Amino acid sequence: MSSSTNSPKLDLAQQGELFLPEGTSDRHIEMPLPGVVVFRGRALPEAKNWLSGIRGLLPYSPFRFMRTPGGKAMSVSITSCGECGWVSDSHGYRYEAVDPLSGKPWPEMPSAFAQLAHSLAADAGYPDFHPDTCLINRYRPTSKMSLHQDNDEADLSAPIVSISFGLTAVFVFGGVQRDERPLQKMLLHDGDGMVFGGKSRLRFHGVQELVGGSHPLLGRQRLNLTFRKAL
Ligand code: MD3
Ligand code: FE
Repeated sequence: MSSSTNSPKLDLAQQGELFLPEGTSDRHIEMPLPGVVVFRGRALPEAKNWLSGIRGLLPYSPFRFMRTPGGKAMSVSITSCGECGWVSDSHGYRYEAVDPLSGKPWPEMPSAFAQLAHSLAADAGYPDFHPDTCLINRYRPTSKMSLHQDNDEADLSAPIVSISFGLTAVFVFGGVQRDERPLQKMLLHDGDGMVFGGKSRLRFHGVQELVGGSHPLLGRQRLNLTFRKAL
């Protein structure tokens, strides 16, 4: 992941069109951009199970704030499960087999997680997706993820699968060049799944502030699972 600088030009507060209106009905599939498939509410029926699956990992690999190579603490706290986990420190961004906090391998990816990711990818046209890592991002009301590209993975032809839980967030899409405009925004709601592949795999993207409110299970938080084939 290459993080953005604080240049005002890259400020995610810049205007972009909301291209999926709020209140878009759940469970249908949309194609907002080439290579992006949205599955509204796909993980909602079993949300409690997904959340207890996440909770089960935390005693081994808790959420933590990583530092960017530039030395700034990220405002999103993260953890991972699977064969490797995404790590950032003064040496850069990379995937590592050992959790630097515990000194032990990352917890195993629960098989239900792997199956969910596989089935979303298959429904989006990627029947052979077998993720080796799941990054879990935790957003609190002041958390943001600035515009970046996911390019630390060995095989960029594999898609990325993402699942959101909890509070709604404003997701921002740019182009494959950092300065491409306009930015496009969409809302990601509780239980939404997305698959990013093809032309959109290397798009710049970010997450703006959470929409207000409180989620019955998560309170004022959003959790995002990101499944990748990293190695
Ligand atoms: C679009 N996370 O961890 S997941 C990240 O909601 C990250 O926590 C966001 O971006 C979050 O790197 C968004 C969805 C996502 C992941 C990878 C993408 C969107 C993407 C790669 C290309 C384009
Ligand atoms: Fe990303």
